[in-house]
Amino acid sequence: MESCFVIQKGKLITQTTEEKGMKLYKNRFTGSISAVLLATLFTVSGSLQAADSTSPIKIPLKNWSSQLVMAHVIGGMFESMGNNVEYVPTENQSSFEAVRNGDLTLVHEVWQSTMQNAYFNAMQKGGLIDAGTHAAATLEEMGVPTWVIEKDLCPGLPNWEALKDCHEVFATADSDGKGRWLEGPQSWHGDVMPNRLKGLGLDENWTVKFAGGADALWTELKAAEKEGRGTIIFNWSPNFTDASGFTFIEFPPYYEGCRMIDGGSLETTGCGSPPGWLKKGANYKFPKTHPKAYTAFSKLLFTTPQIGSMAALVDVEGMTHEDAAKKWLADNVDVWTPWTK
Ligand code: TMO
Repeated sequence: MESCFVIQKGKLITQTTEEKGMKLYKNRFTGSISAVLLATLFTVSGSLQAADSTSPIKIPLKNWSSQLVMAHVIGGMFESMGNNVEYVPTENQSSFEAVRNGDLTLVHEVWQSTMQNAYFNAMQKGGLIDAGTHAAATLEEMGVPTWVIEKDLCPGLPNWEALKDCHEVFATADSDGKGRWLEGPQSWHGDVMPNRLKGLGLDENWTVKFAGGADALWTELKAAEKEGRGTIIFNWSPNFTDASGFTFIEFPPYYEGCRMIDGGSLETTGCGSPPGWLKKGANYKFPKTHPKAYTAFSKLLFTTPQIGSMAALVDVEGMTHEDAAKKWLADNVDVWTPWTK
């Protein structure tokens, strides 16, 4: 009856409808007024940040353990917020271009010493944005399990000059009598290490072999320890080896431009790896399409022991990357849930 009256009044519709609403609240829902008002306030403040798109957040899967576990840790965090996630197996160096053009939504482990060129190139071309920096500092370098030093297999290590006199200790069946450096896959750093041997004048007695994958590095660590023979492998920190005992070799200090790929020469390319940062990046649309997930991703940052523990669940405990991530999330609820709020 009342609504018929209101419609006939034309201009008064809005006002009268509001009045009607107030009356209803007062007459019928007196007990819930404050609840209704609160809900309205939350809706208003929440609507300042639009809801996230249901389109999947595309997370890269690369070929080392902490990256893979962290991919599923971040994906699990997003899923806990109601987001959809898609995991995309990706080659490392081209992944930055893939973020730039939107084939990937983000990258979560950008290692300065080996990836900053690709990262900044994608940023300069436009489309990839800086999404913040982890707490962990990074190093990617050749080194030895610490027991090699304790057994004094090459006196003078970790100073690189010790390598001039002990290549026989690091010879293997496939190294032609030379000492062998087991480098990561060639797709990680190209010719940085073969060039380094030349730059240091060690190439006559030393050679680089590229591992097929990260697993080959850990297999070699175990085999060498079992056989009590020296081994030099490429490794990095943060990693599970931070806890198990690994010593990086000290090379001449890095400086910008010393490497061949950055315009250096044989005189300069003997430089070591630079210590660096560990960053995140995202496609520039991510903050707009998924404001809540982006905010959480930009807040997220991991420490050296946290990243080391992600890798250890796989490389020491033998878990799958997915299971390791589930366990990590369950064990560290107090670490990551604040980022989602
Ligand atoms: C990119 N990595 C940490 C394997 O050197």
